[in-house]
Amino acid sequence: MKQQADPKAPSGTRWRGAVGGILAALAGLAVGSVAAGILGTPQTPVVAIGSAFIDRVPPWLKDLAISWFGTHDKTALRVGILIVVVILAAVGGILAVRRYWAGALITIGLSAVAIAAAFTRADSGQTGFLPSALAGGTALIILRMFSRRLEPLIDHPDDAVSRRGFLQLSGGVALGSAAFALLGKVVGGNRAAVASARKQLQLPQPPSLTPPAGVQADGAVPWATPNDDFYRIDTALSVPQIAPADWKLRIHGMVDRELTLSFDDLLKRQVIHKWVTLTCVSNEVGGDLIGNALWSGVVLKDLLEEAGPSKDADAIQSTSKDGFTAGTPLPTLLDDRQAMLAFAMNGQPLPVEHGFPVRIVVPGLYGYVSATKWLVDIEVTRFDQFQGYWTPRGWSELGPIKLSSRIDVPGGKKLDPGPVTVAGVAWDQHVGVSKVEVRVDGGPWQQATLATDASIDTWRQWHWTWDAPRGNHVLQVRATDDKGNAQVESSAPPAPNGATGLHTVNVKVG
Ligand SMILES: Nc1nc2c(c(=O)[nH]1)N[C@H]1C(S)=C(S)[C@@H](COP(=O)(O)O)O[C@H]1N2
Ligand SMILES: [Mo]
Repeated sequence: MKQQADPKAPSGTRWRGAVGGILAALAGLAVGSVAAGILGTPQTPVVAIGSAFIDRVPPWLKDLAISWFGTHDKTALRVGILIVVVILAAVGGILAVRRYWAGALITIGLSAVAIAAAFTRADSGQTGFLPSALAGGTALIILRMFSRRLEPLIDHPDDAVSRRGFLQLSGGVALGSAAFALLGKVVGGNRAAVASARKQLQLPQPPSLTPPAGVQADGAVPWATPNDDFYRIDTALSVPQIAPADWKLRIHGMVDRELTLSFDDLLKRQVIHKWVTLTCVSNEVGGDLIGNALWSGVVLKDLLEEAGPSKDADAIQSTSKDGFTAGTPLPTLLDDRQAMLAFAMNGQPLPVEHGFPVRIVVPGLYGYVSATKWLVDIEVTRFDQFQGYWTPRGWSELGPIKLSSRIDVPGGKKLDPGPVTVAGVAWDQHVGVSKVEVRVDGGPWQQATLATDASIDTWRQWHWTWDAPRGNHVLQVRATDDKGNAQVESSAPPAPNGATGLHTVNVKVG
């Protein structure tokens, strides 16, 4: 038997086996991405595994990922999956030189994971598993080709024909994979079609994109957050692509009349334009998972009243194209805050990552319980009948935004002694901010100057001039809401319903 003929496998076959295993896996992934493109499913093997992983990570790991990688957490996940696949494929390739089935088992295991993952995805359709199955099949065949080429080298490491054969096969597979990977990009879903449909959209324009007078404080971040700088948080490893012509919203459940709306139906309704500050529950004290934009859309109250919610209903469950759900209290959608179905952000059609073509915006609630992007379904229901996506994952069922404040300047750099501008933002959406105070080195609280309040649904900026003495100092900020409640000073982490504590900045003067 070959195994005992050569107990120490020549390293020549070992590294060649590893290369063969890796190339077989990459070829499989490339074929999988082409298949996904042709089938019009987002479920490439990596996306399927990654999405299923995202749905299963514990909240602490999600927070850790956000704090490490910020908005690049999804790239990090893709890279992480690739690294794991490459390592396993290398091991499989080494095993396959001597015993093909030992190596093949790893490939089969990996594709089984991807296929199972695809089956758990809401946006998978009936063909979502196929790219992973084809990827596995391709990898198995190529692995077999490599093990055939490498087998003779076990006993004859210097066999020039086999060595050349390995090189030729490697080159061929690498080229073929690269070509397929490129092709996969070209046929990649309907990304291009959706992008061009988005470009061509003519939407009702807001009367002005300019923020109201006086809302900007010197030194604070721009009061209106440009779309490109707006934080993005969601569970979508592959961003859902929905052309407006294909978009439909069903409003159903505990209602008198079910409603189905197309994008054109939506545009025919009365459109409003409203500045609203969105905040993520995962925002740490002082964090930047918050943004303020001018949203255009239709007031949800009008649509819900047309459907006629039952008196027993207390919630809606909104669902995204990719299966994300949020549970929102019905009263927050029926009161005067003008919760809306938004289709535009700062005068532009929603960017695809921000929910194109339609999302929900509810002033005063964290995004995870309200701001469903790529919205396709609204069920009027009761909280005792369902749980939103994040609730079984350790987050509170209800998520009203907590009063908070942040220091934008000064930042980390060394300051000159003398007058220094301290400025930032404070927010308590749908309640309003009435006072902001700053203190230095734990001394007395000093009142900051508030910029104009655009509305209780937006953040409010503030500034304060500090006569900075030399030395190391600690700046802190706290806000008070319109009802006279001061910001909670004790520290709490984001989970389960939003961080509390004072934003604290260390500065060096001199
Ligand atoms: N479809 C979908 N919508 C979603 C989410 C999601 O994961 N999927 N995340 C929510 C969360 S947690 C937040 S904070 C906001 C963020 O919206 P943004 O990315 O436009 O800033 O979207 C909400 N809507
Ligand atoms: Mo969030």
